[in-house]
Amino acid sequence: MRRMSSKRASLWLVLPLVWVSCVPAGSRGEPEDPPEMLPWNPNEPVNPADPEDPEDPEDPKDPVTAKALVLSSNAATLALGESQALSATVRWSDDREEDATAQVVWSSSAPEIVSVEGGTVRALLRGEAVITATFEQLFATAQISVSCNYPEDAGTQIRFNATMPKLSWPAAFDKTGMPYAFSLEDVYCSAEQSEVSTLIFVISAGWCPNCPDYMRGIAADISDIETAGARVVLVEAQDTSYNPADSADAKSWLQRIAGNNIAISAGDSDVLPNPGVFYDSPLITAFPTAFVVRTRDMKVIADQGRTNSILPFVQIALHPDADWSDPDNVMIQNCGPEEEETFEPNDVVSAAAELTAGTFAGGICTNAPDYYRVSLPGRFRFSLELRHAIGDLDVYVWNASANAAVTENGRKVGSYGATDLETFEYSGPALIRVEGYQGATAPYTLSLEDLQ
Ligand SMILES: [Ca+2]
Ligand SMILES: [Ca+2]
Ligand SMILES: [Ca+2]
Repeated sequence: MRRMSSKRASLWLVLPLVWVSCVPAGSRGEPEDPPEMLPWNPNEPVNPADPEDPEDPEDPKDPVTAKALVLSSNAATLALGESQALSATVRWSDDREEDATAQVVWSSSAPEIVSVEGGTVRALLRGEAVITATFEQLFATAQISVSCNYPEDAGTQIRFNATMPKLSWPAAFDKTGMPYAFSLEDVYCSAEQSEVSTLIFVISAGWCPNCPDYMRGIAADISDIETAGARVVLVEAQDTSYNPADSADAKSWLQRIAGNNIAISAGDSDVLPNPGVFYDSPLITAFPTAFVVRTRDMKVIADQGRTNSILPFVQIALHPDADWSDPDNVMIQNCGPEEEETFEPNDVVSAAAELTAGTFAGGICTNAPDYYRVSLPGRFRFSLELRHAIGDLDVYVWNASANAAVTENGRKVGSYGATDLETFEYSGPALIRVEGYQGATAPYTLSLEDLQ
């Protein structure tokens, strides 16, 4: 959940209780007690008439029916991330009131803005939503507004582990090259924010010889980067003549280098409120460089200046709450016991799982490998599908006594590339080892085909 300690200024509007006087269309022949309330299936009437005994003519009392439903509040303003418990009360025709919070059906007109579960509403995004409680034919509503303010601890400088200044570009360009008023407050408060975990700021200059390759590397991975929840913003700090660059300069540079559909284009000279804030940042000591902002609190969580390798943007986007201050030494677990294949434990040769032709899901979810045995006597094809950007896995035909990959003509037998598919053909019987490259973890889909 969003951490919003600085936003306690939620305005509470607790209006007087208002009875909703929707009377059921028809009353049922339920003579005695009010309907039993738990457990209750929302798809069924609260107290269905017994088909074998629809009426009890000997009961002298009038049927008791639900006459009104009321919520503890029918309007509220919450700060982003706040939650509030609503309660629902039903009034019966005999004037008794009964708490029905657990029995009503709660729904939200915009669950992405305000969610509701068991009467507890939670403010997820800036906007408005109507919460409706339904009980038989009665309903009651609460109008919930969600306010959002940019984190108050934002300063004026871009620094590692600090909240980004509240920057905006009235004349930036979106990733298709169209004019785009881009503001970090909108990112922080928009509906998209729940899907975008990180913003990757790539800082370049028109004169910089290494910047095009850096940007093309990101362009090559853009699909994985965006799927992981990141969006890329190119900030051009200077043009080819070392002059401050604006968003139009950024756009033309990006189109020349990587084409459209890669990144938002933004300039350092037309950013508000302080043009030049990128060039002046202590983070920007060389070009190209990049840093990553976590959208839930707009903190700078990763800095290209802290590693000689390209920042692992996909991993950062997938795990924005990990500590990226030392990007070369971050152990990420991309899957857990629930993603592991049913053959676990198969971490040692003696526990190798016997494979038959077919396909199943599994994973390398710890630093231990998976061993498999193929007893097919003839040719087979072994395939491992994975997302190498999430975690690169490799496959080897294994020589147990040498505790090393089998080699043929000096080359290890198996498949150990940097793509999403590791596949090779071999002849059984064979021992196979699946492992994470440099300790990587990832789920996989394993297929064995009998080629005989
Ligand atoms: Ca496994
Ligand atoms: Ca294993
Ligand atoms: Ca691999």
